[in-house]
Formats: sequence, structure tokens, C-alpha cells
Amino acid sequence: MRTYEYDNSTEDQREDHDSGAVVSEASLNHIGVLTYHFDSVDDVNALAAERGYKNRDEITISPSALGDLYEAKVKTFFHEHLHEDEEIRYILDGDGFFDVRSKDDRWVRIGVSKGDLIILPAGIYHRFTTDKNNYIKAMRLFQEEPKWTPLNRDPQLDENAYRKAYVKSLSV
Ligand code: KMT
Ligand code: NI
Repeated sequence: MRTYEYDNSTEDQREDHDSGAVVSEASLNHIGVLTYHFDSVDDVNALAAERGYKNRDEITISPSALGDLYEAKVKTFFHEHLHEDEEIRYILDGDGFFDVRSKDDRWVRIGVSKGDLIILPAGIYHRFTTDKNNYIKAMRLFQEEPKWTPLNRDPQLDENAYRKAYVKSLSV
């Protein structure tokens, strides 16, 4: 997984946007983001059992899978948001980028490819995009019911219980 500070240029979101500043796995862990690489689904199953992810499905994001909806979907995923639950994705094929907010509110870009598994904590502001190849296939894991309604960034969310708990976790 390649992780770096986003360069903040306004060109196509699907470009790399690599500022050249590397971000360590340790600093991702500090903001509650966990990353793994598993070549075998057995390892995914073991992690799922350990963390209580009982359910899963698969999503393909590409023009051929989504047709006319593709561009709109990619725009929605790239709108800065949070969820009231963890976002867990195991990449089955293709590539993409998760951008997460650092402690000081800068974008950190995480490039994901086949075999990568990423866990974003509830309450973290983030966004996702495909890359120039316009293709990713991922397994989505969840505990009971999928609760991944995106809550778009808004000052009112400062009062959201999940956001508050996340912000509090950053200060320890
Ligand atoms: C999401 O919730 O952002 C998605 O499911 C898209 C990313 S899946 C690689
Ligand atoms: Ni999300």
C-alpha cells in the first residue's frame, strides 16, 4: 500500500496526486486506520472472525458494471463524508485511492490494490476514488447490518456521537 500526503492540485481526482511526502503505517494507526495485505481469503476470514464481521458482499465499480451510473457513483464516493460504523474493504481486483483526513485535517492518500485490506474507523472523514484504470472490485465486510450511509462533512456533525467519539480517540 502506498500512502502519502495528497498534493491538493485540482486536476482529475483519478491521478496519483502524490506530493512526495510519505506517510507511515504508524501514523495511519494513530488516526485509527488499519491496513493489511492478505493473499489468501483464509486470512481475511480469520480477521473477520476476530473482529466480529459476520457479513460481506462484493462490489464492482467500473463503467461496464455500473453503466451510466458510473460517473455519478465515483462523484458520490469522492464527496467527503463519514460513517457511523467502520468501513472495511478487501480489494479483490483493480486499484483505487482512499483519502483520509490527518489529525491536522490534511488529506492523506492510500493507494489500494489486489490483496489490500483497509479498515477506516467510524467517524473519520474520508473519500474514495477509482484511478485512471476505472476499475476496482472489493469485498465489503460488516458486523450486522451495513450502516454505511455517507454523512457528508458538515459542522453540525461535530455534535454527532460517533464523530465525537472518534475525535476523542485522537487525543489519547
Ligand atoms: C465506499 O463506501 O466508499 C465504497 O464502497 C467504495 C470503495 S470500495 C473499494
Ligand atoms: Ni465511506
